[in-house]
Amino acid sequence: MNFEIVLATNNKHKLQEVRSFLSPHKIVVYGLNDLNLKVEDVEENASTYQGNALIKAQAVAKLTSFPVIADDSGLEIEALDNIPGLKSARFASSLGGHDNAIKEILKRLEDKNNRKARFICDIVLVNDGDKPLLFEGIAEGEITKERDGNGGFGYDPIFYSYDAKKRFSELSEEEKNRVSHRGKALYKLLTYLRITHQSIK
Ligand code: ITT
Repeated sequence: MNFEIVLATNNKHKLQEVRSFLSPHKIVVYGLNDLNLKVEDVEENASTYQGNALIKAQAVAKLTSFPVIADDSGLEIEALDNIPGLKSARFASSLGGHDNAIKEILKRLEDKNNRKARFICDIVLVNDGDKPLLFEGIAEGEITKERDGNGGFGYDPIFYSYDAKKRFSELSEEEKNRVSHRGKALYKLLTYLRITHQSIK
């Protein structure tokens, strides 16, 4: 029997990455549209990734009896005081999209020697009345001098992964999931689900 779970996100790229990671393990990941779930606009106003992930997961858990996961993630650039960080999505939308946000980051880093950066992903699982659980993944790397590659989404064209030795945008979905912040968090979630649900391989 398949295990069914809902991902509380409006980001279709996240949904695609999470599905491709979990579906080989007989875990069906529903998006909000699949179940016709209409979530009122929730304000992601927590001061941590896990706080925001919890807000998103709980808003959807009110609408369904399936277990719900939510992902809050961001890119932290050392030399820029860890921005855009928690506000990675808002930083991009305030500039008209990720293409402009990438240009802005490259400009701000022009005179900096330290280009170290990390992606962080906090996945929160909310299941029935159980205590919410947190699974965290971090991917270390640096910001390249120019953009390249067509894969992935968001800031991937300028993020060089130390694990993969390539930009995230130059990896297949499977390769990215093996080294990314989201893949690492998902691996921890999968390990937990395997222990608690024998049907999951
Ligand atoms: P939901 O809140 O609906 O899930 P969102 O995109 O707004 O979608 P977040 O608030 O968690 O999600 O913001 C995450 C942002 O961080 C995302 O929009 C990108 O700007 C960036 N980001 C996160 N993971 C990324 C990845 O794997 N590759 C590139 N950029 C990523």
